[in-house]
Amino acid sequence: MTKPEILRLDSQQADFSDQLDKLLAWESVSNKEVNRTVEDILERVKAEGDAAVVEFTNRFDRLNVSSMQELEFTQQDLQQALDNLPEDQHKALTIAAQRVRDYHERQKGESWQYQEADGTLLGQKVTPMDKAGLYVPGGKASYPSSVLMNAIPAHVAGVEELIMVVPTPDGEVNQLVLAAAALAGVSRAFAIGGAQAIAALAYGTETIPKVDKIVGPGNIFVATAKRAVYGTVGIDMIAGPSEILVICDGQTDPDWIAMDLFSQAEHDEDAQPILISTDAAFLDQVSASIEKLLPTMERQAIIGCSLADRAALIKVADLEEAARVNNRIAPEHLELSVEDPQALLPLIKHAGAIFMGRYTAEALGDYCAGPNHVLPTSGTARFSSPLGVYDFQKRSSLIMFSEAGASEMGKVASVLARGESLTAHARSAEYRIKQ
Ligand code: HSO
Ligand code: ZN
Repeated sequence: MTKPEILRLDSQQADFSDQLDKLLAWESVSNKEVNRTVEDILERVKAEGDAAVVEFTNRFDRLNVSSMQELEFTQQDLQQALDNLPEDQHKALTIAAQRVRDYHERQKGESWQYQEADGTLLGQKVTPMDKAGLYVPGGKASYPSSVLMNAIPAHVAGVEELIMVVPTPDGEVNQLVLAAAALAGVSRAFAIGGAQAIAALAYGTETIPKVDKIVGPGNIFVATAKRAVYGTVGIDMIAGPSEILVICDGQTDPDWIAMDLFSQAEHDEDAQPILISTDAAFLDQVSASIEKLLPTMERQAIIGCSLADRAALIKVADLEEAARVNNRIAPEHLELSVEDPQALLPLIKHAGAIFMGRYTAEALGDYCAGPNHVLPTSGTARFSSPLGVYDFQKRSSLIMFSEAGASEMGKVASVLARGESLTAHARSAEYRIKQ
């Protein structure tokens, strides 16, 4: 293959800011045809339940089943998949699951209450959702690591029923996905996918429970369906292509940096790998490493596209400027491949996950560091956070007035209510004022 031309930018260029905007521009496609197909599937599943799900599954996944029961994996299926894994995979998956669980245990929100001087009690009660749905894509994008990352936070939050759906085109079952489901505490699993699976989880069918929130990545049909059912159920996010931003002081092995960029580029032709350095010669060295290593990669076609279309090598004056550029990009993954990452950290405001120091390959975070690998993309790290236990918990406010407190606050509420001309509000509060 021909070597990809990678965009070079320099923060000293007069049009640097415009160039950066152009680099970051990303339109998630929305397609009228897809919208119509999805609407039709949603309506039919809502009206006909299992029968429609079975029909769509037979059609789209080329199966020939006659009932929903045939599409359910038993707990025994999941456990068997785990037991039958080769030893190294069993061990690695178990270690990863344990580390992800330990990390997420620390995210559990706790209920709290406090008392005021007159005995009035205020607080917040944290409760898990009852049921969550986890969508797992089929085929190449089917990642057992993502099963762990989506299911474990729900389990730690205390979600009682965790329903997993995963399509099995042509009947092909991914055993690692089932094994991960067993480890992560999935309650029920079904061999269904696409918009019909999202509809089944959102509306419920005779066999599939209606859930409170649907999480997990999927193709354009799944994303469109998730958007459409939002409101009937909660959803996590609509994720864009993966991104990695590396800030390097020029002292890390350029091969390591090239491979870190490849690691996210290999996900998707649209993935965005960016390197920022204070050292122009280092950018040349990484370019040379890319040229040398790319032909050795199994996914060189995908990586090549991502590098040619969406990558950039950016020269900046100093690390402070690198941090400022990072904050404009708000990347999904940020590697601080520098001597003193702790010193740079206070300047970093926006990033889904921050990987600190030369040894911290982003890939470790994808599998087994412990933090979640479901992260905000396309600049949404400016306002959102990694998937976590908090996504499966909600909060209720607690209010308990003492007699004295009700009397005091009754006067305040009365004045405000009358200001809004809401006299039932006012009188409800006034009844409780002590004469
Ligand atoms: N880097 C992906 C997650 C993943 N990587 C799964 C490997 N497997 C999320 O951005
Ligand atoms: Zn990855």
